[in-house]
Amino acid sequence: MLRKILIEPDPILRKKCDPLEKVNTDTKKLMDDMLETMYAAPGIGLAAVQIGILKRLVVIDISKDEEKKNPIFLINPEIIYQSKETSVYEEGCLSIPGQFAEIERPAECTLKYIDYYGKKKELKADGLLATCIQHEVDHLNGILFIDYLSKLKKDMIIKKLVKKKKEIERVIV
Ligand code: K1U
Ligand code: ZN
Repeated sequence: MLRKILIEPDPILRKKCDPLEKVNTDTKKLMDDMLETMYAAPGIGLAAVQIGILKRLVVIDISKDEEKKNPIFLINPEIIYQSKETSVYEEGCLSIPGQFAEIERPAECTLKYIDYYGKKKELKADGLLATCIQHEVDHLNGILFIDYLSKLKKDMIIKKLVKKKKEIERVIV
């Protein structure tokens, strides 16, 4: 089932998410919905908070269109290592549509998490995957990529999003 993605500014996107206590069929159904919603958007990552669910759940798939799908399900992800070396990627966000910015983050990271089947796992990542993981873990802590920009740039982006939201409301009402 496709879920509605929340758009900034929305106070829910700024909340810190709670760990998931137990992996059960409801969790799997929710993560399946998240993956479907992410593919439809389209995007390469989605955190549960972006569909209004304040749990530490993330789905990611950075495979290219012509490649086989390679979904990664992360439950209670915890970054246990970040390299000193950094890299810069142009980031987007499904909760900040149409806005992109170059963001500098640690180039490599290591992650502890629970997988789709409830098993404890570890993952070492670099490149786009490392960037995407850090972007998604930020979501779980109420942080958006625009928080790394100057106040001026961030305010400009929020202003545009507010204007767009008002235009949509005007068309719907
Ligand atoms: O968390 C999100 O909002 C998803 C976001 C993830 C992300 C993108 C780029 C760098 C870091 C994290 C997106 O997926 S934005 C859309 C996007 O990047 C994309 C869309 C279609 C094809 C390829 C990429
Ligand atoms: Zn995002």
